[in-house]
Amino acid sequence: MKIGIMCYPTFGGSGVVATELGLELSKRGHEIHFITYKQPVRLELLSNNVHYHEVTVPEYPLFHYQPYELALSSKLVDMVKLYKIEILHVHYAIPHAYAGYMAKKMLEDQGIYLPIVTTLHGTDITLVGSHPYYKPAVTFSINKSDAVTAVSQSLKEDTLRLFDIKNNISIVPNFIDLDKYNHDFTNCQRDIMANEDEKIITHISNLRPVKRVQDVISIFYNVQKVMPAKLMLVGVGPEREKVEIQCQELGILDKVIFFGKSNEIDKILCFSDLFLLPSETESFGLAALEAMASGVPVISSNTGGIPEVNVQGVSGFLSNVGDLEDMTKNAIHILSDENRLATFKMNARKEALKYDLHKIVPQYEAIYKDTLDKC
Ligand code: GMT
Repeated sequence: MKIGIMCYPTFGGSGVVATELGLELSKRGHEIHFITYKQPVRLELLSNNVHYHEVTVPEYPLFHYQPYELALSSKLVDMVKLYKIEILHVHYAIPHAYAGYMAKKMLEDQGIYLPIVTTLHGTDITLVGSHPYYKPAVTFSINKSDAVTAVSQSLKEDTLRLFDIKNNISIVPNFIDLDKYNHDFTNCQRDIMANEDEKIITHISNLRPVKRVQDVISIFYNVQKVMPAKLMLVGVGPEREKVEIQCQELGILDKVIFFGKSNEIDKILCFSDLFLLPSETESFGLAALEAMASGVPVISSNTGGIPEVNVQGVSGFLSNVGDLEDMTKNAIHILSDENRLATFKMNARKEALKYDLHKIVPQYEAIYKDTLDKC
C-alpha cells in the first residue's frame, strides 16, 4: 500500500508512535510518505520505501496566526496526486484529522478518493480537544474519518464521554520494537552516571504540568534519604526551571542529572533501576512501556490508560495521583531488595512483550485494508 502519515515530528509520544509505525510498515513492503513540518526525530530516511515531505508555512505579516492547516492540506493534495497515495493515517486529531478531511474534499472534487484513518493519542482528546474552542471541529473530524483508533480502552471511553461520536473506535495499543531495548546489561556504562552502590531512578517526559514532574522530584528526594540514588531527568518543557529550583531548595541538585532532549533513551534505560510516571492523566504511557521493555519497573499513577500497561505488583506499582507517600513506599519496596528488584525487572520486560510491534502493526495493516475494501 502507499500510505501517507501525518504527525507531529517532535519527541512527543504520538510522533514517536507514528514514526516507528511508518518505519515498520516500510520494512513490511509498504511505501510510506511522512507529511509534516519537520523531519520526525526518530525517522531514518535510508530506505527506498520512506519519503518525507516538508510542509512550509510562509510568514506573512497580515497573519497573527500562520495558517498551518491550509499549508498542510494543500501539501497533502499535491503529494497524494504526485505519489498516488492510497490512504492517509493521521496521528493526533488536532489539526491533522481536520486538515486531512479538507484535503479529502479537495481531492474528491478532482475524482480522487482518499480514505482517512485517525488515531487518537490522548491530549488531543482529554486536555486540548475537549476545550469548547476546539470541540466542534474535533468532533466533526473524528466523525468524518473512515476509521478511528484509540491507543487504549481508557482513551476510547474518554472520547465517547467527552464527544458526540457516531463512528466506531477500534483500540490499537501502542507498541515497542523489543530488539531496540534488548540490552546486554553488562555493557550499560552505568558507572558513568552513578557509583556502584547508587540506585538509578529515571523520568522521561515533555516536562509539562500534566506529568507532575515536581512529584518525581519529591519521590526521589524521599528515596535518596533512605538509600544512595541518582535521578535521570530526560526531556525539555515548561516545568524544567521550577524543578531545578525545587532540587536546589531540597539540596539534591548534585544528585539529579538533567539530560534535556535525548536520542539515547535506550542507553539511559539500560542502566536505570526504576522509572517514575506520576502523571495527572495519561492515555497510555509510552514512556512507561519503553522503560518496561528495558526491564525497568515502573512506579506510576493509576490514571487513564496506565493500568492497561503497568501491572500492579508485577511490573511495578500504581497509586492515586499525588499520593507521594504510597509512591515513595513502593519505590523503596522495589529498590531495597536486590532479589525483588531483579524479579520486578524480569516481570517488566515480560509484560512489555505483549506490545511487540510485530503483534500490533498488523492490526493497523488490517484496518487500512478493511478501509480500502469499503471504499
Ligand atoms: O505525553 C504527552 O504529553 C505527549 C502526547 C503526544 O500525543 O505526543 O502523548 C500522548 O500520546 C502518547 C502516545 O500515544 C501516549 O503514550 C501518552 O500517554 C499521551 N499523553 C497523555 O495522554 C498525557
